[in-house]
Amino acid sequence: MKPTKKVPTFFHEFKNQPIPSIDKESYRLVVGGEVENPLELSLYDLARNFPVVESRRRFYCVNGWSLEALWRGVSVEAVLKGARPIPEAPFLRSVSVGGYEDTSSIRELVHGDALLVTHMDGEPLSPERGFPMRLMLFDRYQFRGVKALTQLAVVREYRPGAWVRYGYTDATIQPFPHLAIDTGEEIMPDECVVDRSTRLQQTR
Ligand SMILES: Nc1nc2c(c(=O)[nH]1)N[C@H]1C(S)=C(S)[C@@H](COP(=O)(O)O)O[C@H]1N2
Ligand SMILES: [Mo]
Repeated sequence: MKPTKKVPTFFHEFKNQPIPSIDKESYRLVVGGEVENPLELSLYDLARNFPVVESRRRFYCVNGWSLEALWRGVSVEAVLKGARPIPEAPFLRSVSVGGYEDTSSIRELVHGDALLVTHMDGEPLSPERGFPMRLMLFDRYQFRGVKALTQLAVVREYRPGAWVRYGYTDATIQPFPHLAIDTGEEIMPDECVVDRSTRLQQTR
């Protein structure tokens, strides 16, 4: 039998505050910045205009734990294809409703099959897990994966996000066992893709 999941909730911007409730009808994901075709997508637009993907993957927190689930959403690659970033702007900044942000290299996100996730284990994300949408990366620490996502901005310049300002300059998953919240076991990350060229680019 699986142990009950007690998943830690990281919401840096809402520390000691309730997580604001987001109205699913009026919610829009704004995809803008240095793009030829800016988008403003409702949850309905997102599901209708892009292929829905489902993937059972484990994510890793820099604090040494991990969580596997069945995630459903659309690929970052597909949404960016729709928005058409200009070639001079190689980064994507993700911003939450509360202003938490992080910036990743578009190349890395596409290469790592990053997802814009709306469902976990068949259910819409709970407020704690980042309703209505979260960016998820599976080959980098999840501090780059912004929950309660409201804006994606294609930008020319890298800018350090919240965790990076705390000193976590490298999001590469480290080769030591991480506690699996879902099984209680210590699990060795098996998909740590280290590509030195993009890593250097991302951390300047
Ligand atoms: N908006 C927002 N997104 C965030 C964070 C945050 O503080 N605020 N923390 C990140 C970190 S460090 C991790 S490990 C994961 C944790 O996801 P969980 O809260 O669903 O466990 O969310 C990431 N996304
Ligand atoms: Mo984390």
